[in-house]
Amino acid sequence: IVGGTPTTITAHPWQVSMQRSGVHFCGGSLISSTVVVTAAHCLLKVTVATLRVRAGSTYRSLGGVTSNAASFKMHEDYDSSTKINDIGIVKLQTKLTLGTNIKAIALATTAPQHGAAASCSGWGSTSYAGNSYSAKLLYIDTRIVGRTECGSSSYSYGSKIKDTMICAAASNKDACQGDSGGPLVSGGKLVGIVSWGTNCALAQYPGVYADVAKLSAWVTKQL
Ligand code: 4AZ
Repeated sequence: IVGGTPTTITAHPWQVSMQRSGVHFCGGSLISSTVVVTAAHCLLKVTVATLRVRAGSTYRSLGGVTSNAASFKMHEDYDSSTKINDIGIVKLQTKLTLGTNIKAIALATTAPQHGAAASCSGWGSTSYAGNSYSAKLLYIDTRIVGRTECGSSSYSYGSKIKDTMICAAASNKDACQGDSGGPLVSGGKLVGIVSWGTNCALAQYPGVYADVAKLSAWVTKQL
């Protein structure tokens, strides 16, 4: 997260760190005690035996609880060149005990309005040039940029913004590398999944997210 504010897991209790051989590589969101929603592109190079999540911790690499993956699935129509349908799920081997620091979030089923307030959280890079992740959970307040606006001449993505994408922008604040798969929340619902962007926190290039409202039916079908 670039331009973020330190926060605690209590304020973002659905947030998890996805870890491969004990090392954070992406974010995710709990949608039940046993299911995490993340980005398809996060699952491209993982094996189930090395995949686990850390839940209930403000810190990337300590505390909370860890839970091993039982299985994972990427959206069948994820396309790594266009990044359409960038969503996947991870099922956990054992149920997490939900409580103050571990909670599920509901999936949005209707798209958020252009200009709506939203927040994004994660342990990713604090600058695009930087190559280290944040030890502590960070978040930003941002605003939804609707798909039409995001692909318009107001910004510089043009036709790269596809039907299953939504954007969010705030001055000098953005998701960045290592935040992928993590949550964009608006109105108490999961409206986006950190997917891609050109660099981080550039005014011409909003953060691009998988549009959960467009993909929620796929998720529900996998449960
Ligand atoms: C990445 O490389 C990445 N600014 C994620 C999000 C954004 C850019 C890059 C959005 O995982």
